[in-house]
Amino acid sequence: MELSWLDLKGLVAYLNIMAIRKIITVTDRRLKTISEPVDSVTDETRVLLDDMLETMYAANGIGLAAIQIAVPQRILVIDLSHRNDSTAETEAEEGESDQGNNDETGPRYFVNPEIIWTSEEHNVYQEGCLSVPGFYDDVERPKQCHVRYLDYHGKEQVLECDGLLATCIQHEMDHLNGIVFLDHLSRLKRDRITKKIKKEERDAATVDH
Ligand code: QAP
Ligand code: CO
Repeated sequence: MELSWLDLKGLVAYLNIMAIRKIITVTDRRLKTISEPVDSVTDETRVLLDDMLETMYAANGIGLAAIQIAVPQRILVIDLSHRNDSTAETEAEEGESDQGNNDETGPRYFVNPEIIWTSEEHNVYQEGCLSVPGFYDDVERPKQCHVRYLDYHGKEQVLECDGLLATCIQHEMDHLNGIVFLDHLSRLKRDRITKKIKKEERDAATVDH
């Protein structure tokens, strides 16, 4: 689509139509989709990135993959500073001081991310997922990783990740390949959690008014 006379990002900003989109859960088979690479980062991509970030903030998440809002493109957003509301102000005061990659706060955008290196060393984190509401469990992954991706402006970047950022990136990249953190647990746990969420969704859909 060519929009030479119409600046889509400008129009979206002017009309203030950034949107919170619906997050699908593990009961939705679309979460198993293998997402497609993005041809190039356009204004449309940036509208999607903005919507994903707004959706993630509204749900109090730290990471979101496009497939979680039913868009099968290889796109992620992460913001580790939004773990909870209480840390927001102190972190804003710390400002833009030149910390290492991993302590840097604020939104991060990843288009077509690829893991180009993982450490031998592994660690265990208690993970959750916006598509698995209310459930958390330990997952073991490489402790560090290097990721190559296109940023918000379509520029190629390489990021060296450690700690929570490394875990979060790997969790989100699993989504691009149709994998949810439950797939790293035993089938017994996975089935039990999926059934509980199914029941919750059924109950929520059948309340009497
Ligand atoms: C992935 O997950 C992640 O169940 C991001 O009721 C999580 O943002 C990577 C959330 C942990 C590494 C460690 C989950 C919010 C947010 C819930 C999230 C919930 C409310 C999950
Ligand atoms: Co997730």
